[in-house]
Amino acid sequence: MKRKFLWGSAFSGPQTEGKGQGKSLSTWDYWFQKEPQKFYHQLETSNDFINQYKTDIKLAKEVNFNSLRTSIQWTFLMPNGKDVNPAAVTFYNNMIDEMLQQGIVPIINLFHFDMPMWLMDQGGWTTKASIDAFLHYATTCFQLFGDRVKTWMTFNEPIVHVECQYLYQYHYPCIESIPQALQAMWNTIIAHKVVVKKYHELNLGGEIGIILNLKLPKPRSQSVEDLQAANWADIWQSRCFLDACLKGQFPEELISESKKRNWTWKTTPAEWTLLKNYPIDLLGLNYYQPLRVQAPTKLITKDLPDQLFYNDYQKPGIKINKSRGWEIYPEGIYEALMHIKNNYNNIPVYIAENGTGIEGEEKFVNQKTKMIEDDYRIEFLGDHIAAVERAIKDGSNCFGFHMWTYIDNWSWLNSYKNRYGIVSLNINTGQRTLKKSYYWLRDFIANKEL
Ligand code: BGP
Repeated sequence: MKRKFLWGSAFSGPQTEGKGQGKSLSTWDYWFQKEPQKFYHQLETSNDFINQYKTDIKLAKEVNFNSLRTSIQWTFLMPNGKDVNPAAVTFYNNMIDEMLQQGIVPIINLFHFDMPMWLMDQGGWTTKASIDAFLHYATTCFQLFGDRVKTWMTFNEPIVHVECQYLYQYHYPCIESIPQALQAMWNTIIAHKVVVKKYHELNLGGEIGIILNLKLPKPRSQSVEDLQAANWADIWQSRCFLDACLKGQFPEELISESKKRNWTWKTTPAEWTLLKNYPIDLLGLNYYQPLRVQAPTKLITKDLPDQLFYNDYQKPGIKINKSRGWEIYPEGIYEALMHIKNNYNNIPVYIAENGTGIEGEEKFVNQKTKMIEDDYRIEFLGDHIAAVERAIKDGSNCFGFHMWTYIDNWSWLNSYKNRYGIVSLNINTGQRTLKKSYYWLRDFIANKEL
């Protein structure tokens, strides 16, 4: 199938919408109410996309985007998990229709870290109830919007909710437990599978995939220990979800290591059959930085390694975005795309997120024009797009580039600290102002054939 190259941006419901009428609490809303001091300057989502969607979609159109990806908020569409909220149906219908009217292809993702609190109370992704609940929610979305939305994604970066909820304390409920992380991962994979199966059965004439973050591990050295660490990082960070979604497999090494360490999680024979089947139609890849690793420097305890069989490693002399602490390494996007080409049957793939979040952008305002002159973002995007172009020339089936994200938005615990946009958001007035990178990208897309 010949695809039109997608230019666009990703964003998500919880990071942009604001408070929809009738919405119930997600883990993020609940956590913010309970411990607001955890969030940078105690700032809540204030993009107000629910009311500003027409303006924001127009801004996308005018920068020459032809597609946008956002997520439906489960807690807005189905506040109690059973019944549909008419206010949310109206909003999402309006948003989708507006995109289509303005010539923007909508890509809709179903879960972007926003677990409903009613389901979290039952155990979130660690309970089997989450699989049925997610299937019910997804089926409702397909029935309501599937006549117009032809590209669906089940999850955004599922390894993130697994790790951040059950290992590293970045997402509520901040539990530290390898077995629970493994259970959440397994249930997420099965939830993904039943939804892919359902979507294909409904025969709505579209396609369905998943968005995975791909950080290919780079060992500190070629020592056996560092190479082993890189292998474990690869298993945990990439293969668990990539192999499940594309090859119908779950890494054997993780299964046998878990047996040795008595890390158990519940599976059923029917789930193993699901795992082996229902591959995705397309893949979204998020890329921000590579993963430099070294052999664990701390002892791995019985049930909680400091990191799972590897530690992060910061190579001296690398280029870093100091606001976020993330390495800048454009070649990694080329490597990620070639990895998919060479090891995953060159499935159609698009870059679903790439960008750079910078703190204190007011420093870069030109006092005469009042414009933020974000040359660092122009350089960042330019270098990464060039690497994508090279991957395409070398045979990658990459069919799009979505930046994260075109309008500054709310960033989880970092709230509005780091700004990613080519459009600046004034969080007090809601005013949107174009940055220098907006004009650059508009002209760049206009003159680019991919
Ligand atoms: C990705 C998430 C996005 C976004 C982005 C930037 O992992 O899918 O939701 O948040 O990272 O990260 P942050 O907002 O933490 O700076």
